Amino acid sequence: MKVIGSTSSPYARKVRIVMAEKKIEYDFEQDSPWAADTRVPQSNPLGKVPVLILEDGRKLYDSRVIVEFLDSVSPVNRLIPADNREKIEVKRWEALADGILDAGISARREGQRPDGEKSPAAIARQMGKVNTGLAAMANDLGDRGWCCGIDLTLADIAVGCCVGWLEFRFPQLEVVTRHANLGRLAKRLAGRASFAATFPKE
Ligand SMILES: N[C@@H](CCC(=O)N[C@@H](CS)C(=O)NCC(=O)O)C(=O)O
Repeated sequence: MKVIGSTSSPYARKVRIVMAEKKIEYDFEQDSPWAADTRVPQSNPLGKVPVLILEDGRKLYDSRVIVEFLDSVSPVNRLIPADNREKIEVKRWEALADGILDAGISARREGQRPDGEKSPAAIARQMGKVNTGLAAMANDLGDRGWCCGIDLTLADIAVGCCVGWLEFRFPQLEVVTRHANLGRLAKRLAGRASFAATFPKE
């Protein structure tokens, strides 16, 4: 299998971490969808990463579809519970973490527009979602060691990728200082080989 993604994409990181945790081997093809010569649209009509290319050439996107597929193809280290209620709770955490990222990425891209074209109101609106999302995540985690149940799940991986990307792109938010419990979880996750090998970079 092959993963197309960039080393800065938190969604691609989520997929790569899931592959490592489930001990699935893959080739990584680095491609930034923002580069002028990107080939991503040839694999995903939405022009976004990550994309998973299967052995038979089929292409899967987006990250939520990919990670659910990966968890179903290998029984090693199940990351999404079989019980429907627990599964939906894990997926809710993933939606929250990915939603914070969607808002953070929108705000960042708006901020990169030339002066006079960027909208401070649009940036503030998206950063409001980042802040309320983080507060909800911290509240839901409380003093528990893992987001759901007593072991690592996809929920923790999604939260770890979210916090890691915010620390990378928005250090001024001081996420792990403001939300000590998210910081504890992020630190615990950073000790895993899957997280250490995929730390966000340009
Ligand atoms: N919901 C998608 C989001 C993917 C996404 O937005 N990826 C960004 C990179 S971090 C991207 O490819 N953006 C290019 C674009 O929006 O044109 C997923 O989970 O895979």
